[in-house]
Amino acid sequence: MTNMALGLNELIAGILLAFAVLGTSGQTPYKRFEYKYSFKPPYLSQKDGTVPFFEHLGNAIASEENLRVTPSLRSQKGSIWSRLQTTFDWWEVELVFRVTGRGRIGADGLAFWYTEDRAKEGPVFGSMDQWRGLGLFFDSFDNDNKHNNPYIMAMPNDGTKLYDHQNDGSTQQIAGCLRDFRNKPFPVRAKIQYYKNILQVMFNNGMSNNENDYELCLRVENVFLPARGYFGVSAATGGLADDHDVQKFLTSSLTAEQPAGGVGDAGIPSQEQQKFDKEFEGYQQELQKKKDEYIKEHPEAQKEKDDDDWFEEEQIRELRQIFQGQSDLRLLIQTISRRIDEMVGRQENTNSLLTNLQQNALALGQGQMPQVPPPAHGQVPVQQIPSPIQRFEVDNILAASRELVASTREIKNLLVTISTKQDHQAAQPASYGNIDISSSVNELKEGINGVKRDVSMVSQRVHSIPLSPAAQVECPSSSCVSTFTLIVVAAIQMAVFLGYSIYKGSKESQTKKFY
Ligand SMILES: [Ca+2]
Ligand SMILES: [Ca+2]
Repeated sequence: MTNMALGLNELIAGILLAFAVLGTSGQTPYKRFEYKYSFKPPYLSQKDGTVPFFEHLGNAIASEENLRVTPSLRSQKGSIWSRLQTTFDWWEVELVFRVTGRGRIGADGLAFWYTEDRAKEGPVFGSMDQWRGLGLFFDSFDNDNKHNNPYIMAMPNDGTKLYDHQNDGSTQQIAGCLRDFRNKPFPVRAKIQYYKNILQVMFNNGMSNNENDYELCLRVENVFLPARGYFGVSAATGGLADDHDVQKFLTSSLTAEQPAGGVGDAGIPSQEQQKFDKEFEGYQQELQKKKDEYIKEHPEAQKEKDDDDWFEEEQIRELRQIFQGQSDLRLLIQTISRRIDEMVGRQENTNSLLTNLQQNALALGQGQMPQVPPPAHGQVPVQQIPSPIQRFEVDNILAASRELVASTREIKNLLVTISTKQDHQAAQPASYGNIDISSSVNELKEGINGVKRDVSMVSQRVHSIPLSPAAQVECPSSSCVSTFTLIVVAAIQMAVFLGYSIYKGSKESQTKKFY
């Protein structure tokens, strides 16, 4: 702690420090959040559109969720500046922002400022030229056509230099890095640290939602910036235009000494952190209270607020979508598992049925006594209960019906062939003369009718088998045998008729030849 101009908060911190036992100062500085140099959502802006402790100008628009430094319209300039000059020597600013545009190329870019002057519009990314302090540029547009943009570069200025826009300031930078910061799935982050005359910029490229996913962009020693200054962010668009949105601007002061109350996780003294967190919370509550009062006084504003609720924050929407997707998956898996259970149940049923049938068949094969224990010696055997249907019977029935279907199909095919032949013959009446086709067709008809009758009889019997066990007991095998017989008979009949008709046809044609 050096020649620090102590504010009230710093005074309290100083008193706290006075009671503290000073430890050895480590390599990493101690951080303290400076809420008077910071803004972040929710309630980034107040109802009147102002951002507490900040002033925005030009085309910048403040909302509760972010600060749109420029909208994606042509030739826009906007900026936001801290109202208070810094009261600390070393600092770190975490800048969370998005640069989004529909084009593959955007313009012009966004700048972070730490300068002695403040809030002056100009040609350097929307802010004044010949600044005194630091400009850190996120330059989207490749003015010098060296295919090296988007580019991040640092350029301190003592108020004498004019920014070389045409060459993207390539000769004026003290350091830089080639990083794409446009159109990223998550906001990009830059951690700009100025500590003991070392300027370091860490960058998070917004490809993951991991807030700690930083990599080094630049580090320069012996950088001498004004001892006191203002923080600012500006942006500009040109012929091409991007939305330049700042979501968070978080400033911490850095000190070498270990403050009182131990050290928190991130090297922040926990007691101080708590105090300032409380202060910040109180401030936020105050803001919310004022908001509520405003709504009470202006009931029509409530409607507006409700309308706002229709538009959810992007991260919340992402989370909701992920949650929905997972719920859908869960439901699907539940359905599949239910189906599998059903299938397993059915399989088990089928298995038990088959086992029963198999046992019955085995018992039948062994002693014709299914499901009946052998009678004890000297006892009158219990009357056998014939099982309603046996496996071989089922097989027979199935085979018989299959054969029936096959024979019917054969018959149909034959009929089709015959009818086409008939048509063919009818088309050539001169060559065949008075062939007695009609009689053979009639004979065929009769034969088919006979088969039909037989088939219906068989089907009647097949139906009667499982329904009346008594009938089955009388003649368990006759139906099966008769089915076979019938089919054989039908087949023979068909063959005979066919052979006859073909023989007759050929004979007729042969006799024709002799005429
Ligand atoms: Ca440029
Ligand atoms: Ca360039």
